[in-house]
Amino acid sequence: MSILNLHKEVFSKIKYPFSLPELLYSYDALEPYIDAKTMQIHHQKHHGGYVNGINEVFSRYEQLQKYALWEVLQNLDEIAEKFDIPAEDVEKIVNMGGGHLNHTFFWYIMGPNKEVDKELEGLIKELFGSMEEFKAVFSEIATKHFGSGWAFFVINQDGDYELYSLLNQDNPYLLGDKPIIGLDVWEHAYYLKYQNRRAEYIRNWWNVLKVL
Ligand code: MN3
Repeated sequence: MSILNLHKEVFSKIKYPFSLPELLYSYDALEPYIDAKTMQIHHQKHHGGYVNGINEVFSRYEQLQKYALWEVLQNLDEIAEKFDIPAEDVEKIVNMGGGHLNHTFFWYIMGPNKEVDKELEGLIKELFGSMEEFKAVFSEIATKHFGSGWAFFVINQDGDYELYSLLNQDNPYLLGDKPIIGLDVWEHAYYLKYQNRRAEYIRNWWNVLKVL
C-alpha cells in the first residue's frame, strides 16, 4: 500500500479503546541513527502515556467512542460544543489524541530497511523537482521549529500538498489536513543520543525513514 493511503489504512482504524501499537521492528533496529534506549522510552513511556491519557478522556464521554480519533480532532470545536466538553478536556484530546496519532504514524513510516514508496517518491519529484530538494525544505522546517513539535508533509482539503511544523502534539487533522510524513522534533525523540544537535538527528533520520 502507498503511504498516500495512510488515512484509510492506518488512521481510520484508530478508535476507542486505544492501544499502544506494537513496533514492526525491535528497539535497536534503527541503530545507529536512533538508539535503542530512546526508542524504548519513546514508545513505552511517551507514546504509552498518550494512549493512557486519551483512553481516560474517552472513557468519560461515551458519545465520543463511536468516532475514529481523526474525526474527533478534525471536528473538535463542533464535537466539543455538541457534547458539552469543557476546555480542559478539549486540550487533553488535542494533546493526548494528537500524541497517539502522531506516534502511531511515526513508527509506521520508519524501519531498518528501505521500502521506498514509489507513488510517494514520484509525487515528491513532481512537486519539488528532486528528492534532495524535498529533504532540504523539510529538514529546514524541522530544524528551525522552535521548541517541541513536529514537521509534517500533508495533503490539505483542496488536494494541495503542504509542508509545515506544528507545536506540541498538534496533528494536521486539527487543520483539516491529512498527514503523509511526520518527524518528531521533541527533545525526547533525540536528546539521549544527540543532546542539543537536532540538525544532526534530522540528517540521520532520513536513513530510517523507510518509505523514502
Ligand atoms: Mn515523541
